[in-house]
Amino acid sequence: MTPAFAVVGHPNKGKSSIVSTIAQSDDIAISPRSGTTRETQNYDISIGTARYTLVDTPGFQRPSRALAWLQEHAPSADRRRHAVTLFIADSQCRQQFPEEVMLLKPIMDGAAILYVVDGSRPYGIEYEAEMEILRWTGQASMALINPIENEDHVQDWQQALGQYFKIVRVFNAMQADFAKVVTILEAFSHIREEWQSALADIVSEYRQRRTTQLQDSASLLEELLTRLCTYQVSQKVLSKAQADGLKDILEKKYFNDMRKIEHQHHESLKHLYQYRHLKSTIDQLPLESNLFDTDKWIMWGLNRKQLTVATTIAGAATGVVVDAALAGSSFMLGAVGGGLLGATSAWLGADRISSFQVQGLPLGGYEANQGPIQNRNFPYVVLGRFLYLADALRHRTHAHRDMLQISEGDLSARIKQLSSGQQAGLHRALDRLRQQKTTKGMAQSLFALINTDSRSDH
Ligand SMILES: Nc1nc2c(ncn2[C@@H]2O[C@H](COP(=O)(O)OP(=O)(O)OP(=O)(O)O)[C@@H](O)[C@H]2O)c(=O)[nH]1
Ligand SMILES: [Mg+2]
Repeated sequence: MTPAFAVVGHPNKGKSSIVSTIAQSDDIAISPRSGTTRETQNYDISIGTARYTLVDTPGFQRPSRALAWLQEHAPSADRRRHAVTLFIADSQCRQQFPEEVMLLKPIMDGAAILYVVDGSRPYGIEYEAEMEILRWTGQASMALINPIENEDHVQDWQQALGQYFKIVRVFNAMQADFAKVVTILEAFSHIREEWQSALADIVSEYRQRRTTQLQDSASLLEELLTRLCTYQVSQKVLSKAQADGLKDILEKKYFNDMRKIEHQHHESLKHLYQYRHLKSTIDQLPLESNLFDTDKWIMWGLNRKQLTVATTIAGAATGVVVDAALAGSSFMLGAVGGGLLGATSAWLGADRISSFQVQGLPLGGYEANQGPIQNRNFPYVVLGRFLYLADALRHRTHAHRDMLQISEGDLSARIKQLSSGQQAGLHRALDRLRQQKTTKGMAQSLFALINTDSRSDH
């Protein structure tokens, strides 16, 4: 059989949260209300060619009475597993202990046990009936301490759980990163040897998926940058007056479309990370007045000085890799950027975001055009916004159900984590995009950039 894990425990201790985090799926019901999971739910998970099943279960409701029933039906230790089989087949038990029957069935069918407790609540003797029943199934098992509010009682829990389970781990459903999920799967290969190679496949497919997600995010970002930087709307009309009259309409359409394109790519990024229901908020792309609004734009992109450096690097003759550290120094700024820094916003790529033009057509009539983008900071703004969303998705687990608020970060610091060659490649690519020229190898720099990390603990 493919590996299967039944997540069991007291009601409301984060069982479904742990299933969501391990399965990387936000399709699973989680709520502060006890008894949210009423029926056993099988989640068949495929990652690449690997398969396994996670079983979400309702919490134990009457463990002491269920244990008393079992004790009556097992005169000796060798009959305990059989007693559990009788228990789940017995029609009266099904009526009296529906939750216990439901949660024990997948275990008796071969699922390994993940027993979940809350490390922020004190240990109590009432948990012993649950653990004893689980022991009677004779199934491979592991205990997970989920510190819901804090870790105050983790040590006591470790003592108690150690009596019943060979493996006890702290696993925070809200914070567990990918490495933590991997250690849980790997631990099982020690207690269920016949699953060893299947579990190794699952882990390697998970790793592969992480890499693919990064590569696909980079491609998605490249596509977004290219589309937004080259986007243009136009309309053919008969007279010049008609064309001139289209200014407001075309400008409005242009900015609406730009926002829509960005939104679609952000949604695709969420899907890439397997979020189907996640709501997120981000300030709108600041395009309203079609004027370069320095404050708003610097929040998401680069400031003037950083932009000057970026342009200096991008503008360096092809084949010459400017040392990024040198380019950032005051020496370089003095030598190359000084004059530019003093220039007006016109240098930053015109004070307008994009312009409106009307041209006569060779065969008669006129065409009104809005776009493409002119501002040098624009690609950085788009880049920053996408990057902060990607970071948030990578550092969140699927157990979170609240709205995600995307806020700005320090884009320049992130870019500086790249090698100087990569930095130069990135600046050059973004500058070429803005000039409507083709770019090559941008996805590689974008991949490296997404792979750099804003947080030190990863
Ligand atoms: N802060 C925090 N909250 C958590 C954590 N794990 C679970 N919760 C919250 O605890 C509540 C219960 O979580 P569930 O995953 O639904 O618990 P359950 O054990 O499946 O509950 P039932 O299905 O009702 O038995 C939810 O409000 C979760 O958001 C955690 O690690 N930290
Ligand atoms: Mg649940």
